[in-house]
Amino acid sequence: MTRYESAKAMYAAYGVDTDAAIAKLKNIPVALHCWQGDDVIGFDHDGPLSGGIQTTGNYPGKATTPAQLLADMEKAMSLCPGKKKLNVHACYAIFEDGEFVDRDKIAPKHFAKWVELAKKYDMGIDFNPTFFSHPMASRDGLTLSSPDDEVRAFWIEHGRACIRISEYFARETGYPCVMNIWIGDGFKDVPADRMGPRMRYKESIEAILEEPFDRNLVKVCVESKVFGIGVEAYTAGSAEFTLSFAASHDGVLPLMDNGHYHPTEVVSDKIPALLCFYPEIALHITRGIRWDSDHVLILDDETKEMAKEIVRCNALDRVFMALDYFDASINRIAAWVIGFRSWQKALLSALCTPNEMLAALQNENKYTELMVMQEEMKTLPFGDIWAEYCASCGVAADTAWFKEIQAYEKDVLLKR
Ligand code: RNT
Ligand code: ZN
Repeated sequence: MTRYESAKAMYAAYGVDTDAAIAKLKNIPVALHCWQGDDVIGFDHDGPLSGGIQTTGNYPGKATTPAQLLADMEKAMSLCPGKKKLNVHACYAIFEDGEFVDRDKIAPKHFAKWVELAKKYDMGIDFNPTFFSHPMASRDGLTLSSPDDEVRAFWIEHGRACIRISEYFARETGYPCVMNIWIGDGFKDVPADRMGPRMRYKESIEAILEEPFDRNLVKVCVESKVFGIGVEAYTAGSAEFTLSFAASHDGVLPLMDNGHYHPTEVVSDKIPALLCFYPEIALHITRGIRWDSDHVLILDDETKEMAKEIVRCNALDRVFMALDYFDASINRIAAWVIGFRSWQKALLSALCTPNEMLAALQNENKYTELMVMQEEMKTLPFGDIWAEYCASCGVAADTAWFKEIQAYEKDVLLKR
């Protein structure tokens, strides 16, 4: 008997079909964010990262050209099991032959290389307008909520351009494109007007949505946040704002980033709450330490709990999942791989949990037995199921993948 066969039998004793779990996970797309590869800089400006977010660290070998970033991403994806989707920010437009256009003028052709990469691996692409790291975002630190008409008009045009690009992605790849709106707009100190910026933000998103598009192809999301660096006192796109916006606008989804709440709040509990009301929701999966620090995702308790909720709610086709973190202090490609593999582990483990049996114990008020069973599940031989899944996806289950990264670092990254 192989280790997998023995593990499979142990799970089967609890009614879990591990073969079915493995087969299912292979078809669930998870979006890998291009911005981990170059510390959220992009190709359309020379300035620093702004908007209340920050990368720290100076690990060598960062991608600085489109060719490098795409190659690094391909390397990372080759070491991860499961179905991938690309997640691209608008500042990663690829200009050729000396051409340059500002963000209000970007067009599908500036993203043709991304489509090429997506098609090579039969992936979809998610997209994000970039409302930060730009002179128009530093006039007053505000974008879609700015009182400056010219600033707002510029960013509305950017949002509309991004809708056109998103629809192009969906048509080219055959997969719907999740287009996420996040702005860092807010105030460092106690504001004199909290509603004004929010009304302007609301009207600006509505103006962006006037761009005609197919709601089945482009899923527009609004991402909330509690605070950012330098905007500690007030954020225009708060949780209540974005949830209410999504609820009141046809075809708009709420996006929860688990780094964007007060530290004792958990997104695992918010997922089932939103699924009671929204046909579809979106997630940015990250790891915050004490604040929205965007550490690399690991297999910690809350990561597992989020995956469990998506699976238990039978919502793998209603939740758009994307990774969102950025660490410049370790090998950036390893950071991608560790995070992606961690989320795959969390999903696989959730799919190998006897959810119906546990729910029945809860409904029968058998709380002692529920605790006993939940604890027992924690020591089942999950590593053997994971190894089988990785083998069936043609990737290493153990740390052999890291040897490839070490070789790539020596041969490619350190020569940059
Ligand atoms: C920032 C948000 C946002 C960004 C990306 C780069 O706090 O999480 O999603 O991380 O758009
Ligand atoms: Zn996010």
